[in-house]
Amino acid sequence: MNTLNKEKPLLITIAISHYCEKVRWALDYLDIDYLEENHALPFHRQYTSRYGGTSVPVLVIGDRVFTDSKDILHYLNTISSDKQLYPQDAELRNQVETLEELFDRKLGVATRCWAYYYAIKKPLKIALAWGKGASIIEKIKIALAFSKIPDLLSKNYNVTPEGKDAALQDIREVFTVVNQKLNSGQKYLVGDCLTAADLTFAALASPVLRPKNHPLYDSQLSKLPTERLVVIEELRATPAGKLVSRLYREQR
Ligand SMILES: N[C@@H](CCC(=O)N[C@@H](CS)C(=O)NCC(=O)O)C(=O)O
Repeated sequence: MNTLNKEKPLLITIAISHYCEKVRWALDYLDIDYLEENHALPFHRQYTSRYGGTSVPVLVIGDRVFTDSKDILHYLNTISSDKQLYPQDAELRNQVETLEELFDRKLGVATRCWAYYYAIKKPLKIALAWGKGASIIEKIKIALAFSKIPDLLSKNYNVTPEGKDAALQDIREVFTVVNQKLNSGQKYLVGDCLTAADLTFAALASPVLRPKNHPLYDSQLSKLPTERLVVIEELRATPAGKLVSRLYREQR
């Protein structure tokens, strides 16, 4: 276990956020001890704003603050004594960073929109999910405000029929890039061990793939609408989808 001299890092999250899962996985993988503080969306802002951030995850470690998952992973890499998320070799590192950027910017946004599109008709269920791990006050506040959730989702995450179609196109484009990277049977996206690219892809693809062994998402598909099920099964069967199930099975 990496022991940090000062305080334990504090990870501020919305538990079900896939960007938070990315960082949680990195911390676990690098064997760094931390405290996680869960909030219910949108009440997280009261806490992230104290550190100059808006979204989650936010990582606070001593007097250092990181408000973006990519910056957090880079920092964690510098304090990890054994395992590394970014290769030493400049060319390989550049490949990892380029993929991570693509997944953060395009895949994570698209999988979130696509998954919320199918959940939006049950806002109370979303309220309960957002409240996971949060204080009782936040749980109550979000449950009472559940009827405002559909509006918030369509405004902030473009959760509309058109938004969902565009999101699925983006997801397919990113899966094509990943399938091409894996076309000679490689075990990992870059080099021969797990990097930030694999971990980011797996965490951010999860709202669609719902892999077994995910700490928060249910992998059972039986109750899902056919339209959603068909896409999940199609993507799970690709080399990229298989990479995600293997990583969750073997390295999460
Ligand atoms: N680029 C950011 C994106 C994080 C992000 O989009 N977080 C969402 C949760 S999935 C969030 O905090 N949304 C609420 C908000 O922006 O206030 C990162 O990689 O950390």
